[in-house]
Amino acid sequence: MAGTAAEVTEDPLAARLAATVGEAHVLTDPDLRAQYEIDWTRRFGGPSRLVVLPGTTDEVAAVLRACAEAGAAVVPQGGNTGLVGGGVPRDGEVVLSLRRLDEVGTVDELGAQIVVGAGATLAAVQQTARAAGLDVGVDLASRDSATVGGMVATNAGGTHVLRYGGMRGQVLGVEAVLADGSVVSRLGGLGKDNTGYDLPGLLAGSEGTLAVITRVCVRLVPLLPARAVALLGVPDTAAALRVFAALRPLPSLSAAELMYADGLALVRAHADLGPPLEDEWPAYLLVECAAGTDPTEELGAAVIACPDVGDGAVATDASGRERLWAYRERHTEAISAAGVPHKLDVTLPLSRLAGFVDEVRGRLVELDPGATCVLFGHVGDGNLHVNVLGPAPDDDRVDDAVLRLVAHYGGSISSEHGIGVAKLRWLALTRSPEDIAAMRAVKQAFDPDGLLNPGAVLPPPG
Ligand code: 2HG
Ligand code: ZN
Repeated sequence: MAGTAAEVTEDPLAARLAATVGEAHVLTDPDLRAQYEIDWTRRFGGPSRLVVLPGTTDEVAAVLRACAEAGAAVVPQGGNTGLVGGGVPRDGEVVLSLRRLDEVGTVDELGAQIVVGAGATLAAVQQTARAAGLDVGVDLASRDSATVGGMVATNAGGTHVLRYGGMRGQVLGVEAVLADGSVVSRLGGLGKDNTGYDLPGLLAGSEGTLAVITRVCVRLVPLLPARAVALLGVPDTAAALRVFAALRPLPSLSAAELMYADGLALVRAHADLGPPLEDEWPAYLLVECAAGTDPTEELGAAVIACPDVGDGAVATDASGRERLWAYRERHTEAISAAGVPHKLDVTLPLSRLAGFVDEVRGRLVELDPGATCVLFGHVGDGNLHVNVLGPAPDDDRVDDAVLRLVAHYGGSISSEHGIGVAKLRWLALTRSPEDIAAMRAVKQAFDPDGLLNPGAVLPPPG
């Protein structure tokens, strides 16, 4: 049920939007708005003025024109799987949900590409691509809910970045609506197009602050039918890094993920899973190889040559691979079931990652002896997910300590989740004043009235 007729007409903007997209697609009832007003972590969110769900690009344009005329701020939202509070309202904004723009086009097999609506889920696009013998280069655990528009807007990463790059690298074109309701469109899917500023590249990672992405032309990669996954037990982080470096030359290497005994124990208890290996190891490396022909032998030979590997399990069939991946992919839900974590998604130079891991745990316990620090991540990209349970969700000292340490180690305060509102305070730790001034100038050019996702990505001036 949408907002009642009385509620819709009480707010002139709601009435105007209802006339544009249909009353059923304007939500004013607090119960109906609720799921759009809190993010996945339960750490970020606030009340919206209303939620609007347009069904076409023209409707998105009309919604943005109406909001601009009313001076109403807009927070674009995809599958609401973001982890930095960038896709949820803070203080009475209009939530513009793209979920109804979920059309998945037909695969252009020759061009290895597909045009999809911003609201199409990654899983839906994967399914269509795979039926045509192709695949999407990016994969992530939230594939059933994460939408392609949101993935582009946040430049999502995931588990295959070391092979195919992040979401920005999969974008051959976008269609997007600017704050004034005008539409920019480059969906021709040209492999090379060197004609001035690259708008799709700029919108990738802009987190809804520059424009609202409505359609995307996604690059597809060959579907690799033969896969092998190995879960390796190692004595420590430095050993895991040495094993990764030894496996890196394998052309079939598609994923290299790191996790630790404490995170694995949490996942096992939450998901009721047995132990992956006979003995427990302090750290684990999960690697996946994918190729046209079975990569098991090549992976096995490379692993056997690594003196740091204490034990390992290998799976080649789909269910065995899934079983091993579950230990890694279910970390996020297992942590969330234990509390509301501070999530700090960071990058470290590989040469300093082990030192950071050793130091960050100590720092957090010093700060709060009750803190539990669960670490895991995409080690091939130097990307660690530092999850801290215990301290209150609004205790910024945790974020401050971790992000300052990251800056000290020469890393980045956001590896793949973005800045949103979660990292605003710390942007200047790893971006220079000149960088931030240039970003502000871009924002001013695209959205002079500051109506698109205000308060996200760029800290207030001064
Ligand atoms: C992952 O790699 C996601 O599974 C989520 O980026 C990370 O929960 C997290 O901190
Ligand atoms: Zn991740």
